[in-house]
Amino acid sequence: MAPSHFGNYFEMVFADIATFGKAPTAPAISLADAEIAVFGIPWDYTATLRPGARLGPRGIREQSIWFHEIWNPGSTPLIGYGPPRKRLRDRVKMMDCGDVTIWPGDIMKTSASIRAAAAEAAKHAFTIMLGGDHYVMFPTYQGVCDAHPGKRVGIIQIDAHNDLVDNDAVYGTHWSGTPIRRSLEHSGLDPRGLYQIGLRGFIGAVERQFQIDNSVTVVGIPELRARGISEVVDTAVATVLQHCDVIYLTCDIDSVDPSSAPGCSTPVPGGLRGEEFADLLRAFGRHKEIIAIDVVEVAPPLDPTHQTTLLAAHSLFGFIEERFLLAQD
Ligand SMILES: [Mn+2]
Repeated sequence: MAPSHFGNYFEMVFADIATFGKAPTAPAISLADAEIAVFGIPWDYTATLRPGARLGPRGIREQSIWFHEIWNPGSTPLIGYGPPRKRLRDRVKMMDCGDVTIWPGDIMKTSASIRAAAAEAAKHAFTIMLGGDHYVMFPTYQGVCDAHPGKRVGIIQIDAHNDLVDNDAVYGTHWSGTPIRRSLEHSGLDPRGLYQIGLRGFIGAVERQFQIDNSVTVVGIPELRARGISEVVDTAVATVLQHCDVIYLTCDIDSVDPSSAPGCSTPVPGGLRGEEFADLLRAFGRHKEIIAIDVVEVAPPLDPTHQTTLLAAHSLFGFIEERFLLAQD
């Protein structure tokens, strides 16, 4: 089997790291020494429209190889353009834990598996989760909460959709439209500790009323552009921190316009430009209260030129550079 830190019972052929013939590799560094623990969730059984996000972790990893200088001591460090910034260092101790065990079609068994894996990762290190349809954010959030007992974990969400559905007549309570609602319910987080960026298109009347009744902040794309990314990011962090101690940042790739990110389950026209998504993640990298980040809904089968997976990888590495390698003013 290819490596997975979580001792999986069985490794799906589409899961985990694409080693040759899925042969084993030598063990990586101990998770106890990691500053960043990355893991994937190859699950899209709770997507509603177009499947494919089960291949998201693999697709993002394939496009992430370009950025190996962030951790690889044998490489030459790369820097960005723009005004010179003070670098604290060039490397971060990052470990890819492989993928979480999934049980096809069994949401509850898979959720338990995700929660345990996320708790283990978050106990040791800053956590990066690669989805998976957006449902998997909920058990990941539960695991992150488990790893930080006594701390209120706020949520900042970059997404086209609200994901606040409680109980849909067709899809029920555990699918890609419910993870934010389930997360609020699980932790008892004051909904003012939820900040949603990039929402557009259509929303159910019940969910819109929930946002209004509970003072959930929603920043649409015209407002984001008018205020500017830095201001929105700083305000988002300050706002949610009035109601929480640490922050989980969840990033649905469908926040990006389908022209820049066609490879997703439920595209909505009028989204972020690719560089706006990257700039948002980089700006959030300035805030140490964020303890976990995910990128979900990336569906490589719908992404023939790999532009969506590349955007996901590029944006995550912008976050990592800002958070772990550059000095903050
Ligand atoms: Mn979503």
